Amino acid sequence: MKTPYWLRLTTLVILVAITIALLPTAGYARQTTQTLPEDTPERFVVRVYYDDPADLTQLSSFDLFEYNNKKEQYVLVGVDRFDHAVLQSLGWRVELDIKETAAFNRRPPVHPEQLSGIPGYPCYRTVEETFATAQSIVAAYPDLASWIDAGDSWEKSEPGGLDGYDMMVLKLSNANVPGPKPKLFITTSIHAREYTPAELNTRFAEYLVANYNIDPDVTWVLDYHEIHLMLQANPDGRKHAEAAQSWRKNTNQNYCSPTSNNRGADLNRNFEFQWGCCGGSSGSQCDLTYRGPSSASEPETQAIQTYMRSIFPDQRGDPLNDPAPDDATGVYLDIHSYSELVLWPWGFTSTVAPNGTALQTLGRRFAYFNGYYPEQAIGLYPTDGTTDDFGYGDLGVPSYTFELGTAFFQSCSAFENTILPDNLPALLYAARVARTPYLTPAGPDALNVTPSPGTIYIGEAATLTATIDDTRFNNGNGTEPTQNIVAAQYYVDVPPWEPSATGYPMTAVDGSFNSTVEDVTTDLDTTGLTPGRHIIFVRGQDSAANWGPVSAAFVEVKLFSANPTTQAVCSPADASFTLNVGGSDPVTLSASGNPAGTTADFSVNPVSPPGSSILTIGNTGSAAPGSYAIDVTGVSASATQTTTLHLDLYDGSPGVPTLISPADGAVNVSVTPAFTWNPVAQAATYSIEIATDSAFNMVVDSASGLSNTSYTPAVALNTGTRYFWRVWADNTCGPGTYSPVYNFITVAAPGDCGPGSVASLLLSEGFEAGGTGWTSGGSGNTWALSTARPHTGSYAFHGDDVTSISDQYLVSPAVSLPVGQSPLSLKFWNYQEMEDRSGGCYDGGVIEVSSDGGATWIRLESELLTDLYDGPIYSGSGNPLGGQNAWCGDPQDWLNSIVDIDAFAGETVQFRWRLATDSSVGREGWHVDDVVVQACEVPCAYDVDSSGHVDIADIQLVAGFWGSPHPIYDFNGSGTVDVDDIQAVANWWNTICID
Ligand code: 0X9
Ligand code: ZN
Repeated sequence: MKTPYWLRLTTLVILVAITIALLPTAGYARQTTQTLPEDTPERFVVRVYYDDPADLTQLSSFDLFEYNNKKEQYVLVGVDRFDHAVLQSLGWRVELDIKETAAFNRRPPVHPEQLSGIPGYPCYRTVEETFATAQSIVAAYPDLASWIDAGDSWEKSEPGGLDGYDMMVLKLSNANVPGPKPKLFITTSIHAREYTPAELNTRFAEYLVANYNIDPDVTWVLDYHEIHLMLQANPDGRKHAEAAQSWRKNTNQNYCSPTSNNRGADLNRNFEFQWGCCGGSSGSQCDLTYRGPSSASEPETQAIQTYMRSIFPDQRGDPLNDPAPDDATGVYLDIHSYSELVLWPWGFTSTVAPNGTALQTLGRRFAYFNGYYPEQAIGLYPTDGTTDDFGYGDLGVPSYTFELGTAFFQSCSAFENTILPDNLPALLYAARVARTPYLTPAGPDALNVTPSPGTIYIGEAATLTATIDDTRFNNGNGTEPTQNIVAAQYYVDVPPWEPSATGYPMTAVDGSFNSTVEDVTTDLDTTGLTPGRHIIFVRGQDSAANWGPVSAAFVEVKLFSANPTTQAVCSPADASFTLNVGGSDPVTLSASGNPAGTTADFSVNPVSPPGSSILTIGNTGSAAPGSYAIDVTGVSASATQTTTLHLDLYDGSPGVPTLISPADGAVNVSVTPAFTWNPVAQAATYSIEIATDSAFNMVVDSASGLSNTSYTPAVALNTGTRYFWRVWADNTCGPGTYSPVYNFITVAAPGDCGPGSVASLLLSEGFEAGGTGWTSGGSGNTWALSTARPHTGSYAFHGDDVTSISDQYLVSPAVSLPVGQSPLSLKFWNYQEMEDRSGGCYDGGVIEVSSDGGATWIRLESELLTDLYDGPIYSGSGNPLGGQNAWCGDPQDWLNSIVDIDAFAGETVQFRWRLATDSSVGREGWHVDDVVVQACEVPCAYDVDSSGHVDIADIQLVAGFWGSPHPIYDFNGSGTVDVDDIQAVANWWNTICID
């Protein structure tokens, strides 16, 4: 599986020779030889320090990450021990980066419940799942989506080889709107190990189809533009990466060795344009940047190039300094990870591309949305034969590389919470400007396009407002010139690029166009609009004559409106709907589809605007119960509108549901069971009650208005507890009869009281009233009540995982723990997001106990009954708890941690939640809520005379030993029988103890 030794040795010899020839004699920064710790994993990440960025060209054959710490002057390189030795022998100063190595090798635990996605990363679809999603999009939206075979992967192209894959493209565009249309093409995960890009692209596709006809901008984009998405641009390699290998290239067995994990060609060095020109790729077959034996040698490259040439015209001359025309069309994005960058050509030379200014403008737009650093692709090191240089160099299409996020195997939470929301708007912007991408991005955005009212009666006046903003660029790398707004326009139904389009001017709200951001307004001319939905396009222009992209809003034009549109009645009552008529022409109304046997009458007909008419559905007693759709049609001199109303007719109370699950008498039931029951006739909705007693005096959860025959409680039930539940149906005739009651017992959990004993709470704190008696302290203490993420109610205690060294405590009030009431337990709900590392934590939290008033504290570990510590805190970065096991979660969703505190029976204790951090990298921190200290009382222990119930005789017996050390009657173990013991008996007065 290893690279043949001779090949690697040759690489080493050649590299040393080249380096000796090229190295500036001064050498590299502070070169020392680093010995690796014994537990260094097989592949690890090093910092390679440089003095002159130009020297980085020498690293092109290494697994150089797209990361450059310009301040400290180092880059990150993925290596094994061999590469490490080579780098050192070449004279580089190389240092192991422990955190990056941990992130690089991180494999989160695979939950047994994970049924789909990459193991440990359920948010990332596998190749097969990605393809299945695309195919289901095509099935669900046949007019919007098609699935195109653009060629074969290497495995597939090999006769007699593995199955391999087709290089598939998901094309999204409304087929009912004729073309030609501007095109956006996006390839993702051409580097197999880059998990996030393929999923981002797939989510983008899902977002577009789901929002067609809902979001006006998505709607016009799919009507007038084409979106081509190659979701898996290296499917063969991806299969290895899905199995946790750090696989980058394709899987071509002709390079390196047929079985080597270093085989294959780097597809992002294999493209035709300037292939292998400039030291930006490797000629060694086992290297991660191996460019292949000839330009476009790989079937994947050929498929992508051919596809691009089929959808984009060639818009640029061959000489390197020929610009594409300003009105060139199309956008190409190749999305990678990681490093939070937006890159544009050239990558092979530091010369600015002939369309460099316009490429930069659009790049800064993208970076405005995702917050990444925008720069020319050479920024870090030269690369040749890349996708983006091909898209721009060969075809003149503005082409970009995004480097998403902060890791190859990025956590799902970072993907879902940050990468996806940050990048979807950038992709949507790319789709919106694809018509003239060298021109439109320089123009201002039209924001908040709002017709008011959003629903207009025909001929009625409305206003249209928007904000025109020329400033939305990322100026993190230079400053994009902006200009004052000079004009704004709106278009109705026909967008500006159509030959028949008419633009109407909008004016500045403040009276004059003299700023880079202007609120604009106009009266919306609605004459001639037919009933139904219309789309309004708005765009703005700046003083450099750049028109920005249009933004759209829907406006609904009506002859009449109905209120309500859905109604339920109990026969023989009438149903009535009010129909409001606006605009200028009288409207004649008619109705059809009302239940057989009923009447449909309008109180006024025709209706002169403004006016209204009440539609009454009468004589419902002679109609059959059921759901009816009633069409109301209004006709005026100029227009016709039909609106469908819904009538649910009942003629009596609903039937009695029968319960299904949890079955009656079921045991070991989940604490979040799905309650299900059978539907009954004439049920409009269902209600459910769940109680701890069969008389339903102690209802713990209830719901009503349920339209389905199932319910799952939002908050988990208690463990080891018997519950009773019942369901009934409702309709407008009245509630139906309760179902027969079922009961079940939930699963027992650690810390639950055993049979015959009852939980008694010694402390129960939800922090809703401030947490009386709770204190906090320690160095860098941030523990405070917070509303950011309560478990229940509005408050939880929160300790912040700060970016500096801290040792912070949250301390409970004192609790005296009785004897003879086992098991004693501490339970608390907590949410953990403290910086973790492979096998342990950088920042972390522990639970401690003190039985001497806070003088000394013991860390509890073997006492943890659930959720054991995640592993040791790293001791090399200043964390005060370095070396100790702790929790870090990072993240761990709310969980009830249960701690066995039986060993402290008879003592008065305090608990403290101790959060300790190191000097860098913070996280959201630790949230603690709903803390309980629980004992288990055996009520029948108070039936001291065994009479069968706790009564006055028991109190007298105990009282008789007042002041003595009688161990049986000294229930709380205080040493003597006292008032507390008498009180304990009294508390259980009347308890029946006969089995
Ligand atoms: O090296 C690459 O191919 C890209 N980085 S990655 O970590 N995803 O492998 C960067 C390419 C930068 N050059 C161009 N975009 N031309
Ligand atoms: Zn990449």
